[in-house]
Amino acid sequence: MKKHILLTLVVSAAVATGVTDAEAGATLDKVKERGELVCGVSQGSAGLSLPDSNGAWSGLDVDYCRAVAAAAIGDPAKVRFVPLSSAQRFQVLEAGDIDVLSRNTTKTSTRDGTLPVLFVDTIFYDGQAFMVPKSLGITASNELDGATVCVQPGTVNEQNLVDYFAANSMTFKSVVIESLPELESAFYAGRCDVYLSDASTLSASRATRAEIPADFMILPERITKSPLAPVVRSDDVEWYKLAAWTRNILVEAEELGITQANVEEMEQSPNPAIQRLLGVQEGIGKSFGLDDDWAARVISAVGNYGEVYDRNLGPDTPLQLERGLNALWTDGGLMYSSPVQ
Ligand SMILES: N[C@@H](CCC(=O)N[C@@H](CS)C(=O)NCC(=O)O)C(=O)O
Repeated sequence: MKKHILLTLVVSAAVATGVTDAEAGATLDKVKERGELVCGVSQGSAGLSLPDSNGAWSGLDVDYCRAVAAAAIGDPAKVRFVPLSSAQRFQVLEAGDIDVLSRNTTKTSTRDGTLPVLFVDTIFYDGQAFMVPKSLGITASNELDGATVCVQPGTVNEQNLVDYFAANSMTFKSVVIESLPELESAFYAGRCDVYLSDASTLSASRATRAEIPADFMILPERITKSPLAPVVRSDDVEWYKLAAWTRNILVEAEELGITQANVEEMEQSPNPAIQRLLGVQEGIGKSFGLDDDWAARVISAVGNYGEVYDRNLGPDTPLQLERGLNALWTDGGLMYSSPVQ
């Protein structure tokens, strides 16, 4: 009853101040009412977010949204994916046209400090790198003096390009192209010598867009850190917490050995941490406006973080990315969840 009164007050206050729906919060209620999560993704980057010829999306960023949909509405299939260019993504989120931005987005202090958004913890620790045709004979990033570099606007890549060349007293010429397919066509057609982006994007591009992938080399240096994270609006902290803990559940499940295949069986485990996560003991659901089975639903829907990683980016995929920094902290990586307790 108290909650109802509070909600009425909040809604009245929102109407009185002319605050829009998006700003008034309660994203979870809207998503449930709509029966669908609206998830902003890229226009196509293999392993992260890419539609197939039937329009079915796959990738790490896609699976994260499916996990949020499983948590929020109990059905990982109820997601509408909205492809967004680098330059559009934050405006579309701010306008309330998507519920989550899950689109290879780097968390930076400027974005965090100036935009009305909140970043979930990192779901992929990446780094920016240069890709070049092997025919150029370049083997290290500091040999790129005078290069022509293909770069997409609205990305951190643009600033990183300026910074790296300045720091190494080198000059460059940039070719700025908004559409990724056009940028990649330009690069593979030889209109620029270098393509700068997150190393994951470069691996995806080389594996899926280059006529002969072996003709291209991703230079070994990572010129910046690029922690990729989902993003939500900052006007709905409850929704942010749900988004943040959905990410954590994926990581915690891997650490506890809970998989898509064994999640039901694991409910019998005597381990209290597993019992809490799966809602056998009074779980974590209620504090997020959900039931105690939500973590089990997330894991049944997409598997644990390691399974999501392997399916989309791992050694058996065209990208063949080692876990590296994205291994669990217990295996020497950076993937870590705050404790579920
Ligand atoms: N992680 C970087 C780069 C992200 C980014 O937008 N990368 C481009 C490739 S250079 C991309 O994925 N574009 C996909 C698209 O425009 O659909 C950022 O957040 O700025």
